[in-house]
Amino acid sequence: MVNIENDLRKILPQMFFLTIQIQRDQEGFNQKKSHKYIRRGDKMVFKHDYDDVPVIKVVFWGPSMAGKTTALTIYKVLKSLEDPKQVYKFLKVEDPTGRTLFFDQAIFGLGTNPQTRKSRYKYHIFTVPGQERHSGQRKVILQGAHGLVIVIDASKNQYEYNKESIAELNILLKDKFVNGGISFVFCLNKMDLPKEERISVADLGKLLVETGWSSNLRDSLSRVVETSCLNARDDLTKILQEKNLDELKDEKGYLKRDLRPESVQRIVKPIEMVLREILVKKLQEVGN
Ligand SMILES: Nc1nc2c(ncn2[C@@H]2O[C@H](COP(=O)(O)OP(=O)(O)OP(=O)(O)O)[C@@H](O)[C@H]2O)c(=O)[nH]1
Ligand SMILES: [Mg+2]
Repeated sequence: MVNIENDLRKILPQMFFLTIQIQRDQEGFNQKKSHKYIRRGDKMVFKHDYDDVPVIKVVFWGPSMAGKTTALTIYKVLKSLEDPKQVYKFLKVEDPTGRTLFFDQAIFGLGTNPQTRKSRYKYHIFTVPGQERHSGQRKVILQGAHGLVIVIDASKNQYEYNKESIAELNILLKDKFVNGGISFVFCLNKMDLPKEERISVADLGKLLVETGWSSNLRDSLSRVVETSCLNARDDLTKILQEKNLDELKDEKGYLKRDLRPESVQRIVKPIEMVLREILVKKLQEVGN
């Protein structure tokens, strides 16, 4: 019999290796605050895979070209360098222009059970295809999600597409996001664009208040991480091309986590925030 509470207590402290301090850190996100979003009595059910490992489902949502596939690819490359044994699957399905056709997916492990040597948990990340014509697929992919990473395109000329994408999600989720049925974090991506070509984090904060994702600006900002997949990809490529790559690895031959460039850490952070909130919620459920 698996002791879920013990498993969770072991995983939670291990999960957060946020060794690089993000300058404009969203300190507002802490365990105490996240409780506000947790609806008691709304039980969270994890499906189990063929190894009987519980699986957390996370969906990357957002309009076409926002950077969902790019962000997941960067995350997968990083995990393969840092912890390859916890990377189970990675699949991209794209059309000839690089737009996702059905979905991308990747499965990662979390923690290791010393007795079975299997992961204690797995998390299965899907990206939705953002193009308008794929709305039916988005609805199917969203089903059963425990958490969402919502990727917003900071380009000014994509503002209306972001709004439409959020509105579609509002309809599909009904009130789930307001009272804590689902964990979510927003990525404001493409922050490498020149200032005059992109929206600011405050602009996104206001949009989230307007669309009901948050009751006030401060709360909405605590759930936004500014990212640039472009910078993260470049920084990760530099590491891979490093002449002294071996010096960046630990005794097991894996890339040291505290060497993550800040741009890459920003891609990891939303995923960790969502996973942490889901696990805290589960811990509360089993503790009650
Ligand atoms: N400048 C800039 N470009 C980016 C960034 N992230 C992604 N891109 C580019 O944006 C384009 C679309 O990226 P994708 O990751 O395929 O977008 P997506 O959200 O998966 O799009 P769909 O699959 O159609 O839903 C690609 O050309 C990327 O190189 C970023 O942070 N900055
Ligand atoms: Mg895609």
